[in-house]
Amino acid sequence: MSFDYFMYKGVRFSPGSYSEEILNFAENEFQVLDDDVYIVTYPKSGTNWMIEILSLLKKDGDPTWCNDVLIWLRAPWYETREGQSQIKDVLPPRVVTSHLPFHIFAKSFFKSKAKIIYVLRNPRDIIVSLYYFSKIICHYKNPASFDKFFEDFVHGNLLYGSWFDHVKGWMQMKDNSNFFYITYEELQEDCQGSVKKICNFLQKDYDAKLIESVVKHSSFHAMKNNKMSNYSLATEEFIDHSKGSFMRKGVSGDWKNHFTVAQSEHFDKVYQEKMKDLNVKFFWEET
Ligand code: PPS
Repeated sequence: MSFDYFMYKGVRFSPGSYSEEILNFAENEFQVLDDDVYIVTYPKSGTNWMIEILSLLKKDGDPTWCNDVLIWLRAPWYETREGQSQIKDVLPPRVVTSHLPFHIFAKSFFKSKAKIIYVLRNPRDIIVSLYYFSKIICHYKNPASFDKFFEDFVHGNLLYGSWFDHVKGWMQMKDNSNFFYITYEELQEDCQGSVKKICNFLQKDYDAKLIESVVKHSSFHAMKNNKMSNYSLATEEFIDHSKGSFMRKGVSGDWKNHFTVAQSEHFDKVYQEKMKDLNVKFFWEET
């Protein structure tokens, strides 16, 4: 299938799930509800992991809903063609997902009491994860090579725009009480502690049994074996299952197996330059 990406407010989108009209609706007309919780991410940051965690919390740790209902129906991407139709069937309190950068996000959010959980991941691992994902998802262009893909990421020429802009845009919200951010790496390092932090942010009571159940049923192993969460039921129109799996490796640091020494040094320089004014040290910088 041959197609071109299009630009909306300086950001690239694929015509597979988006159009100018759909994005305009998402930005200007979509009605955020006060009890909505939004999972916002740059792609491949741990979006679906967070959907599973919030789904389990919503059902007090009972995995039945996760085992019975497709993950993208539990927390639709409100800015996509499919998501805008799926979300009509979701009863409040809703969990809603988005990859949108800050400047295109639903205007009505900023007048609401809704909450955002922003999940981040080491951008080096995002490059690797997104590279493989781009080969299996039909709405993305097939990468010409890892080197070219790396350069496109560094220059912000991929879908949803520059990772650096996405993070800097959303981190403007970091001191707001309705905004919480967490990294993929923290979830891996201490999932129990991370789920407790999420409960505190959502003002949800918890006990050891609830936390244990959420951690167990949202693990990489559990999600990989759950056909409602592992994308094996996504249609061939969306994913070419012969080329790979959505639940690929689920590890941190795989970039070390892919970057050359020159790429690693180049990325460090770009990262330092682009992130120097943010004044936030993320978990992957501390280890
Ligand atoms: S997407 O397409 O943007 O919504 O993808 P997203 O869900 O953000 O990220 C997919 C990557 O997250 C990994 N993953 C997990 N890792 C650890 N634990 C759990 N439970 C989990 N669920 C998904 C998934 O394997 C992708 O990472 P890679 O590195 O490609 O394996």
